[in-house]
Amino acid sequence: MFVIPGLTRNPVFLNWIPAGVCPVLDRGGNGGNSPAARHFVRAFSFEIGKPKKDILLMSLSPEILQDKFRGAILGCFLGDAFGSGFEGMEPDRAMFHMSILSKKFARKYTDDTDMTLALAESIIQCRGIDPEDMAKQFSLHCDLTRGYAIGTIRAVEALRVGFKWYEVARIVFENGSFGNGAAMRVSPVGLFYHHDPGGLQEAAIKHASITHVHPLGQWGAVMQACSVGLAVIQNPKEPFKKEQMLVNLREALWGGPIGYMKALNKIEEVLSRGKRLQAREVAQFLGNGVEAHLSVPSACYIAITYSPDFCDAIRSAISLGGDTDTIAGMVGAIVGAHVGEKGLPVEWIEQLEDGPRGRSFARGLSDRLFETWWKIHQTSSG
Ligand code: R7I
Ligand code: MG
Ligand code: MG
Repeated sequence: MFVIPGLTRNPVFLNWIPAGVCPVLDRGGNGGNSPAARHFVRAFSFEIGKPKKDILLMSLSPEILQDKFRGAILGCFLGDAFGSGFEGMEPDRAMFHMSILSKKFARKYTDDTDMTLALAESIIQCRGIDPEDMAKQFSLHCDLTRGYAIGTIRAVEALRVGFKWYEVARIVFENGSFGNGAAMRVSPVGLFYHHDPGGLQEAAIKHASITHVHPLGQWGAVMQACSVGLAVIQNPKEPFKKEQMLVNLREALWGGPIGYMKALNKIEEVLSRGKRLQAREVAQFLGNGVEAHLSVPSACYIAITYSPDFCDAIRSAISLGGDTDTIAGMVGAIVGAHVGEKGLPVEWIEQLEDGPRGRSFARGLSDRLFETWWKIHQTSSG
């Protein structure tokens, strides 16, 4: 193994450098040996092999990483809570009502954050994805009064009366749901597997499968989780490395439904023109719906276009109209993973509800998720 000065500050490097040097990961299962796993490692090792001055990877300290975990979870909470007042609006109407954002009042989260918190708890408990435990956490913690959609409501209700985790995903939709419910909650997976692209892809699909067995629903979760994972390794003070991110996303989505590749093509084309799309155009070209393939690509486009400016990114997400809480929540998670809590607006955070599972709980949970990740990788790196 070769050693690059500064790397020992973050044990993650000790994990993926050997993988990069021998780029065949043999994890088995869905994502282990996929081109995604290989490509991510190649991309990373290429950068390691020829380190550029501006790559954050060289100095990702535990403090920065912990702040990024907080940023992603609180970013999802913020986007969801601020976006939920605009659901179902047309882009122009959402834009018109945007002044509500400057008013101060207690902002409540919806199912997006509710499930994100439950998933984070399960990952902490099991040190990874265990569908049986996830089902238990969803049964225990999902508050079905928080704006859940029918597919997930029926799945959670069935879990509560004793159905197994693998029995509930087709209760409403025979072929499984292609809603964005798995993507909206997946940020803890992106955080926990940010160092391991193959593991991330596998975990995103496995975690989705309790409620979303339709490939569009599952791979929407892969796209969102990868976006969060890639955001973690970006320098918080700089814009995203967009081209690299798109290359990595393309490889991560290889083998998934063609719709996501087409969306990436559109994003690439728009970025190459060097002009930002207007809200109505994003809604038209990439979507603003409750379907995973009509919301995750839009969230990804907005996040990589507006980050590191968190407020602008959230405003832009909300201005799409449609599924505003979810698109803003996904944008918030990606941008939050990029900039960390330090890059989030304090006056917005203060407005978030702070009950038993409110903002203080969410921050504490992100810290526990980080500590769990840290302990595993410290141990495994010796
Ligand atoms: O995916 P899911 O949890 O919904 C998440 C959304 C987010 O916007 C949340 O903020 C919340 O508002 O709900 O719940 P599902 O019911 O599985 O999927 C969402 C919707 O997508 C469904 O209610 C349907 O309208 C649509 N949908 C489908 N329609 C037809 N055939 C999903 N799958 C199908 C399908 O197979
Ligand atoms: Mg919601
Ligand atoms: Mg929604």
